[in-house]
Amino acid sequence: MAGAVEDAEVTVLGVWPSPFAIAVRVALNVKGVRHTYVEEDLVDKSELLLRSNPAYRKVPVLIHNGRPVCDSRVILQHIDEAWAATGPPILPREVHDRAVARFWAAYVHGEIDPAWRAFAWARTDEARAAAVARLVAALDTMEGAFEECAKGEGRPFFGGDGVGYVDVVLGGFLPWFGAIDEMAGGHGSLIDAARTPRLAAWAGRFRAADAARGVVPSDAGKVVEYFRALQARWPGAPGD
Ligand SMILES: N[C@@H](CCC(=O)N[C@@H](CS)C(=O)NCC(=O)O)C(=O)O
Repeated sequence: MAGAVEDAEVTVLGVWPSPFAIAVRVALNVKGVRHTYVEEDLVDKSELLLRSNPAYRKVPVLIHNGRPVCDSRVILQHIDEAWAATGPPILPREVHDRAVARFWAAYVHGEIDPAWRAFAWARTDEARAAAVARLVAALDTMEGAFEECAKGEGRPFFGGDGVGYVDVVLGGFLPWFGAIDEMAGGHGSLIDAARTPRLAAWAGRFRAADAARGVVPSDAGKVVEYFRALQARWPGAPGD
């Protein structure tokens, strides 16, 4: 990557469709931090992952000069602080704007993440429909949050003029919204130009951003395939 920062050894452990790993990888790209990406197998985790995140054994993990940082939102804040002088900020600089961004990122993790897991591991059509309804309600709320975060008409991202904290946290889920549209069938699109016009336009811009290139999968069918294969090897919910 042109202008990439090379003063540190940075490795990300992830799986390619993980919303959380995507968020971290896009944020590193926003900052221009050169890093090595290591693809994990969630059913057969590497020793490095188990050693790096013994508490949760989950991806993503960022290993920065040999020291692991775990949990995507903690990692995103670490990236912002560790490379504060490099590239654009991930969290807004202004204190209140920063609190607002943290709130909406927490909302995504508090509403969209559990609904996504509920859909993925639902055993009945009713449970799947309830998860979709929760996702639709949360995305309708995020449609309203866009203006508050972007701070004014015409700003392209939740982060304003550039991709920021809420963009990467919500943007990581985009591949799954398409996959759920495909798997659920019948509810229309979770992000829809008529129902959520701001989010629909934002999603196109986020996917097209330089930092997202090659990191945000665009083929919903491949995400569905990954999920079905994981399900077959790992029946039952993996738990939070
Ligand atoms: N709250 C965590 C969630 C991480 C997470 O759930 N990662 C999943 C992959 S998307 C995982 O590693 N699952 C493995 C497991 O549950 O054992 C974060 O934000 O990083």
